[in-house]
Amino acid sequence: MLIRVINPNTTRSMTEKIGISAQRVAAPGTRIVATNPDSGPVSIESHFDEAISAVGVADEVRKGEREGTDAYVIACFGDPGLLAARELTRAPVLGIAEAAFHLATMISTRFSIVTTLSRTGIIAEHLLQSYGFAHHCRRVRAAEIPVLDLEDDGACALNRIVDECRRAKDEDNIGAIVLGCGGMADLADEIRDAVGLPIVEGVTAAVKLAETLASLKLGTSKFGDLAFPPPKRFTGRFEHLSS
Ligand code: 5HY
Repeated sequence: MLIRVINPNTTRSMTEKIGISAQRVAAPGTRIVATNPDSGPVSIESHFDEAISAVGVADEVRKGEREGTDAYVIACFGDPGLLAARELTRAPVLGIAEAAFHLATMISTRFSIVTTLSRTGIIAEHLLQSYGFAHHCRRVRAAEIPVLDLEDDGACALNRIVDECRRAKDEDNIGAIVLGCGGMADLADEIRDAVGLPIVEGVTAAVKLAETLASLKLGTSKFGDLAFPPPKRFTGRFEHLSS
């Protein structure tokens, strides 16, 4: 099985880290290809970053379709371009936020999210609403760390995330915590050991759900709103998307 794990930002070191975490939990016989768009934001920390990164995600899915990909994972906690990506393929496409929410509600009745910046917390809140998980989530918390601090060992991002997780454990009356950034893919075990609460990490959650869907031959439905986009001409810098 071939799973394309797409990091929607363009920071290669974060893509490699996400790829290692994904391959570590993948079943024998599952090959992970971790990619990021050539063009776009080095980190996604705003609605604007999200909007631009969604085009990059679409380009990566189009490349994946030429390589016989069996499933896709969008490894950014805003699930940027998820529905557009599903329109472009019959394969299952998992967003790490959606995947994490599903698993968190299977192991706890209430969870909190710990993300990077409070300004992107609203994006997680919008997803909780649109996916129907808002009543399961107690709080969307932020460690107030820029996303790229996760690439800088000296930035003590881990300590700030652990501190915020401990506050969630003490104050939110929850049974689990969802990590709110693809760049935290390699931190789940350390945080779990430090906080002592189930930690749901989206990249690994999405890889296992992608394997499950693909092995059950459950792909993206082409009936209704996720049917392939109607062929049309695109102009200017998007001319290459014409069909
Ligand atoms: C992410 N940004 O998962 C989001 C996290 C966030 O570049 N990868 C990013 O802060 O919203």
